[in-house]
Amino acid sequence: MSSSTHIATCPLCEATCGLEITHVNGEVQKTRGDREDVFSQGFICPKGASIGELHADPDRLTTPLVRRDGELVEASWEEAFAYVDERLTPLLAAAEGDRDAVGIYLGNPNAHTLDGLVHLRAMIKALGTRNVFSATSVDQLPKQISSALMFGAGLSIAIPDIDRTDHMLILGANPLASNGSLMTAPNYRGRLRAIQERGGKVVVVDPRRSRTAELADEHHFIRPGRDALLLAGIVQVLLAEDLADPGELAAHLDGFDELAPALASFTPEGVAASCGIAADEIRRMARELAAAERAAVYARIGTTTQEFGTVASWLVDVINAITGNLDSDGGAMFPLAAAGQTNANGAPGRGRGFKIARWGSRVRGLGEAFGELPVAALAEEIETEGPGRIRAMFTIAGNPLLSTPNSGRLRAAFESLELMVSVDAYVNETTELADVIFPAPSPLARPHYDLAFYQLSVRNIANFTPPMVSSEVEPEWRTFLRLGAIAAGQGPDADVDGFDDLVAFEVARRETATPGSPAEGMDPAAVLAALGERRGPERVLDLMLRCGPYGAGLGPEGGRGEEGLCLDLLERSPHGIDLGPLRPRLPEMLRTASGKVELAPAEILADLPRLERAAVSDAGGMVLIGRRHLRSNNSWMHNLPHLVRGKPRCTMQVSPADASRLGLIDGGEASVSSRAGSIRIPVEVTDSIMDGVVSIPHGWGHDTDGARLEVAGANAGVNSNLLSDDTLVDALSGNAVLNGVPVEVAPAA
Ligand SMILES: Nc1nc2c(c(=O)[nH]1)N[C@H]1C(S)=C(S)[C@@H](COP(=O)(O)OP(=O)(O)OC[C@H]3O[C@@H](n4cnc5c(=O)[nH]c(N)nc54)[C@H](O)[C@@H]3O)O[C@H]1N2
Ligand SMILES: Nc1nc2c(c(=O)[nH]1)N[C@H]1C(S)=C(S)[C@@H](COP(=O)(O)OP(=O)(O)OC[C@H]3O[C@@H](n4cnc5c(=O)[nH]c(N)nc54)[C@H](O)[C@@H]3O)O[C@H]1N2
Ligand code: SF4
Ligand SMILES: [Mo]
Repeated sequence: MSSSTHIATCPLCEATCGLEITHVNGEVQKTRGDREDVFSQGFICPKGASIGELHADPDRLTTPLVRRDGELVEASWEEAFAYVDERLTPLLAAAEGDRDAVGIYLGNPNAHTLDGLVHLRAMIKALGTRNVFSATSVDQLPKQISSALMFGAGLSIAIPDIDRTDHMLILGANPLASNGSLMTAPNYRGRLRAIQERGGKVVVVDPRRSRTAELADEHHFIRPGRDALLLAGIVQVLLAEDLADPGELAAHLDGFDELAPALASFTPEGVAASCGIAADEIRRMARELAAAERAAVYARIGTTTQEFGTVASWLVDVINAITGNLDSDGGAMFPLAAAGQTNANGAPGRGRGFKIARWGSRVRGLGEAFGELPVAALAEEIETEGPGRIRAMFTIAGNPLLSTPNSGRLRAAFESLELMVSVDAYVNETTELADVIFPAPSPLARPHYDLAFYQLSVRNIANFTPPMVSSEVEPEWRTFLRLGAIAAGQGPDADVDGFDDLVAFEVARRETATPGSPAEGMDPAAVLAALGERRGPERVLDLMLRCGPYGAGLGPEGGRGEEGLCLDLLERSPHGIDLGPLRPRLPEMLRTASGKVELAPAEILADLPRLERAAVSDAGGMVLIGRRHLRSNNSWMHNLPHLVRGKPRCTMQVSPADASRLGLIDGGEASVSSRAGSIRIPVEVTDSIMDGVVSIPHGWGHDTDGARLEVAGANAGVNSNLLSDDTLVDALSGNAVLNGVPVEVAPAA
């Protein structure tokens, strides 16, 4: 039998690497980096190389499962949808119009699939609940909120122009393990090295000497949760020493004069003790940022999943702006993706802006953002009686019982649900509690285009992957639409293709009402007719590409002809199309009401007194942070033998000084407890972590009774989110505090 080669974009993380997959009839023989990929040029990591193992994983679900007599057993698709209808329809009827009785949790992989990004919304709308939760609020929500307040939209995130910068300050990110986040770029090591090779400097701030910190020119330990203090100190220096110089950017800034009075009290001397970084070091960091021709500050999950996530995220862009590096080559810039770039929609330069917390969660009043509630509130919304209580849950591509805070409490809450419906690739530690599980196709059996991550990319790129093999499983978009139809009371056999037409029609309709779109003024039906035979998310993608900033348009007249983008062209370009380096986009990309960058949003300034108190309060005690390993992917790839080989990685890292003080020995066992729970875990003594801090990776704890994960079960580890505390949130966003959780550590008895 002869082998064939399939070129794909890896959908497993944000880096979007090109893969060259050699297979015989769909059986993967070898996967390597695609050297001709316009973006990754052959770079690949162990996860991408394991995509064949994922495709062939015998534990990966290929048929629906339904619960009968307490057991999850295989069922046909028809039976599974009928089962949902039989259970959900009476539940909704009993709730008497209270649509909030059904909650939804959306997991991370939804951001990596076209189905999750294009068709899932229709299902959520059909459910009509306000109880929508997602991994966003254990992740980047604070950055989205600060960006929305400053630039007018939640995906208007300023991305470091890593390939042209001379100075990069990185806080709370370890791209050498994570391959980057909110900054799509394959091969970080190469890109960071290139900064150094052109004479620039890389500075890392992290309570751990991470792999990225090891590569950097300079590394500062920081007390977890204190990045906002450090950054405020840097801004204070820039302003007090007259080093702030926005240059031409000044014309687009609002609120510059409010910064100095608001931040005056955050002197380096005032914040140093709380951060654990000396005042003269903070001064030097500020001066070097100001002196660099082109500099970018980049902060990620260590700075968002913490007590001051939103303030820290804001300060990052304040520094980028007042040093003149925002929207400027080698600074922090705004991508212009080929499709779906939300800040390129509608009239340019001005918009409705963003409103924080338009409503609150029922029990604790945690604020909504972008139509979702913080997942730290999920357990109490299931437990607490009264109207609006969640009685049934849908989980879509998520594992909240490992991924979200106080998972012990959340598990008990999930066990009390009347109905649970999941769409997932596995019976994992969450879906094991479901009444119905619908499988998802293998990543090699679905089309792929990174609709979300190209909006956050360090170059403008478009790359489409057709399926390598036909799917043994219904496409997820069809599952979403059928579930939506059941929720809308239309029964299990609704006309999915008709709903798909409606989804596409709605996108077309919006396009016809968009000034400057090639579809402007057209009849939406004519727009759809111009798209031909495609269906599902691919049709919508084609429409977005055609009407996007590099688009071919919809026909010979409106069209931009041969060079313009459309899905046909991307299909003929398996290695992708490079649309060039980032270009300045101010003020066109702004959607604030003022048409300016809001440097001093009132909501954020109002949170500064809380930060001031943190500068003087000395928490003492040990705190917990997380970490990622190159071979992990949150909770869900520990079932692949290649990725769990070697030394056990779910250990608690502790410094030598703390270990001897606490009586812990390397290789021994520690007992760790917090307000939320306690665990036992192997100890790893290492000088790579600062005193007063312990680090435990998340996504482990595969030893539950019902999960069907043979390899992961044999490498179970422990769930660090048994310790994280659902009562600790960033005040502005409600995002969970997963870094800087107070813990007590002792040798295990
Ligand atoms: N303590 C601590 N907790 C954390 C973090 C941390 O740093 N520290 N990080 C947080 C972050 S950043 C995130 S994003 C979350 C992740 O949290 P979640 O999104 O809840 O969890 P994942 O582990 O990503 O689980 C994804 C699930 O989707 C399934 N899946 C994979 N591909 C597909 C697909 O194509 N379709 C469907 N339907 N299912 C699929 C997998 O089998 C898996 O069950 O965890 C958060 N939790
Ligand atoms: N291999 C692998 N890659 C992944 C994932 C994975 O699980 N494994 N998950 C993906 C997902 S969903 C995401 S969101 C991204 C996340 O990508 P990154 O943001 O790069 O995440 P981490 O690698 O966890 O790095 C976070 C760093 O923050 C540090 N830190 C913890 N607390 C603090 C603090 O208070 N202040 C500061 N300054 N630093 C702190 C930690 O020590 C750690 O080194 O990674 C993605 N890529
Ligand atoms: S870095 Fe991310 S995108 Fe690249 S091969 Fe690894 S998992 Fe895939
Ligand atoms: Mo994430």
